[in-house]
Amino acid sequence: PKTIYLKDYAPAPYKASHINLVFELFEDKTIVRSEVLYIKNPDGNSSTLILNGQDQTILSVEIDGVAFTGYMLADNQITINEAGEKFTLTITSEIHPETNTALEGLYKSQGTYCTQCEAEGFRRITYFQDRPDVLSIFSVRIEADKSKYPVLLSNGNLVESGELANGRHFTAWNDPFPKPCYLFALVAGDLVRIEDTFKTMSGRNVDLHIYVRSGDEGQCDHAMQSLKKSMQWDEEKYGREYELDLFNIVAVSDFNMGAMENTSLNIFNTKLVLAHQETATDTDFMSVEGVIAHEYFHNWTGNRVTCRDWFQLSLKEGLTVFRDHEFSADMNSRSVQRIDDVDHLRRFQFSEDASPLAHAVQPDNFIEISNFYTMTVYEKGSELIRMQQTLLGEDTYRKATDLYFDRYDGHAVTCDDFVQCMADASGRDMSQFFLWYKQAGTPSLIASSQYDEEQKQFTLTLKQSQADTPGQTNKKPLLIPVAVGLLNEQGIETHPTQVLEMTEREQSFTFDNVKTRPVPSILRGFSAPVKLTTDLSDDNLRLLQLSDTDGFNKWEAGQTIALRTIERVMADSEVDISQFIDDIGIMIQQGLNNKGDKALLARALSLPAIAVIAQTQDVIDPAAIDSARTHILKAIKRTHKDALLRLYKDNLSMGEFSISPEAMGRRSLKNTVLELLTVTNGSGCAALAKAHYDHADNMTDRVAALACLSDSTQPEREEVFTDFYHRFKDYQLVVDKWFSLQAIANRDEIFDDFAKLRNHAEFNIKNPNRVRSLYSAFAINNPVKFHDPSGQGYAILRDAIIELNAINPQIAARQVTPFREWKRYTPELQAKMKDALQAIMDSGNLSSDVFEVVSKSLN
Ligand code: B3K
Ligand code: ZN
Repeated sequence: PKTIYLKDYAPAPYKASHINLVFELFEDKTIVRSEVLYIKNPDGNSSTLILNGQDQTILSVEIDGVAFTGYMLADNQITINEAGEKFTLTITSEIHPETNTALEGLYKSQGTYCTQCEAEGFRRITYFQDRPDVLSIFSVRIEADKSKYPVLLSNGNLVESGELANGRHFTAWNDPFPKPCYLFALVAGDLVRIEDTFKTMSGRNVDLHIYVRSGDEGQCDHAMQSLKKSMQWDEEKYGREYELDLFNIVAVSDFNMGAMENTSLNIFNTKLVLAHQETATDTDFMSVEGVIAHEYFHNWTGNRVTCRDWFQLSLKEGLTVFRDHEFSADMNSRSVQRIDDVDHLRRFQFSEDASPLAHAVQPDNFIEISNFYTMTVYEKGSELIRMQQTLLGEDTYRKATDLYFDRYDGHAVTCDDFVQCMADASGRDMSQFFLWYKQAGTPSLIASSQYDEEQKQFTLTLKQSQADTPGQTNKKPLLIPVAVGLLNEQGIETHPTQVLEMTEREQSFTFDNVKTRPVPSILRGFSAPVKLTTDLSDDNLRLLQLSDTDGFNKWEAGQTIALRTIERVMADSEVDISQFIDDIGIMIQQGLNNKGDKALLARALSLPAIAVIAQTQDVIDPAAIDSARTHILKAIKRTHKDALLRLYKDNLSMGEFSISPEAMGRRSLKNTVLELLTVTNGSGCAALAKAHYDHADNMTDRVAALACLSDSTQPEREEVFTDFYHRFKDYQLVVDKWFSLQAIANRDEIFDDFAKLRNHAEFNIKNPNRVRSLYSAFAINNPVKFHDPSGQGYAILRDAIIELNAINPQIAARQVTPFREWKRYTPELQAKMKDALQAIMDSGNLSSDVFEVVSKSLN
């Protein structure tokens, strides 16, 4: 496999301003005819036209209507030397969507044809310059059997439709805005649609259609409402209006990722469209809202302004994630959103940055671009945009994004171009900031404080450091915005938030007029994606936990105390933790007095997950972390059982179902308390969880009950899981949950259970959701059994990766993730993880996707 470098970027030799595509869909093949007008690119430096193509049989090639044979075909490329200034190239080829299990290009999902072209899937449809800086106006004609495929869709506007011989029909589409081919989409199937409209800020009506399989139409309302809210939010917050008259969303069951932002024809994983109280959890509702928004927001950040090359992926992804996070914060609770986003970042991005696969937000090389749709490009990329907004202030940030859209609408640009707009709109030099895009790794920040009683001055000293990552050493100091406020000993804020701009390796900041020794609240709102260590005492943290005005840091203070407590228990299981347990009691009491936000209380009562704790360890031993964590949870239950039961009962009855932040907060609190009450897995726990299940009128509560029963060996476990399966067996997404909730069981039976689940009639290795529901749930959410000292957990994942490699390389490569941090585990586990990686490496015929992640992991 070949490595591609950012430094080798060269403009495309030819422009392709128009492409006409004709698709003839048949059960055993699809014929694709593409007609492209090529004009030599004045900015290019070659007259060799190179067209990418894969898994296609060429039927004919013509130049200006005359058969042409003067091309070379090798290495998945057509090469035409000295191709001329301007000509029309027509290529007809045959492809096989009906046997395409990679789910890239054109493929079939449960009888529906659909496409996934990002990043390099278009080359599986026709020969083309498959690169994002080639923008074309697409005209598309689709022909298919009318009874099997009554719905035929592509991007843009429907310009024609009609009947053909032999029970066939056609539609023709035109997308008036030039776009890169990764945004092309086609759908053909027997689908139903729900309809709505949105009136834009300039008064135009946009038709909104969501297409699903018949029977699913009752689960689309939340997605539709989310779409309308997104359209409105983008007008209000970014001044961005939708330009076409139609916006389609199609939901399919087989999809490698969450969704895809194809112009005016978004294609979604059903998991991120369908939502109903009986089949979707609150987390699902939130994900649907967030991802519908994300894909819609791409219309401006991604489609109207697109990427010059794939090294710029974060230009659209980081920015769009930031936009969807802010949208969700505006629609729901800002503090809860921030806590959940940071928790996610720490769990998955920090671990990536600490692994052999650490890479910059703007990477400088890759083998397989599909492997770079990462937490770093997405989530850390979003943090980079957030920091720029923090540094510029909201108004100037908005001026900068306006400038960005004005300057680059219709262009394919770079991350550097985006940051330059920030610089131009603010008059600031952003060159040091740009290092965040170039340097991999999570910076660490150490804060120490000094108080001068006489001068009434408080000094905060910050030290930053950057660990080496693969290919990067001796990193430079970053520009880090550190939001800080000061509280006095009574917990009253004396100095409101101010953003300190750290530019050196070590820097001191002095606050004047500080009457008594303060408690600093540092990195409010998680103003930079760093690992912060402070010299704050537990008492200082306790004060912040009770009194900080910053919702994020209030939670963070509690988590830091919890982490310290877990560390102490790991060092000595007999250590006195009564202070911590008493503090939990105070919080439970606040809940009983109905003080404060329930969603925040639920999060405050939750100990950090094993994966988050692991990030703070020099050597990771999941079983040791789990036993310390469980020891504390059991002490909480033992000490506060009665109060917890009261808190549980206080929040049990809900009235009519709602997904308001208050209602979700209440469910979240009740279910967190249930988890604490059932931590000992005895017969009382099982009875309580079963009662919870029997009571439930929604999926959030049902899943909470099942999660509490998962580790149990009591008879209720079997009863509830069986009932759940029979009740929901017709809902694929709920059956996914049934697989996951068993895969996360931390009990000895798991390995036998896993084999049964793997052989279950409903398991299908070709369906990515099902693969994730079983394998990812096990390897990511069952750390104790995945890392079982016997190595059985590793063997399960190893075999799945080898099997998936031949079926769906993208999904196979994703499954390698839990192995990549192997060097951080105990020597015994390390050796077994390494063996598993080596066995994959030696299994032969590796796709470039799997080869890249496994070979880099082993390095
Ligand atoms: N842009 C797509 C991701 C495509 C993944 C290709 N392997 C979804 C998104 O980020 O919106
Ligand atoms: Zn995206």
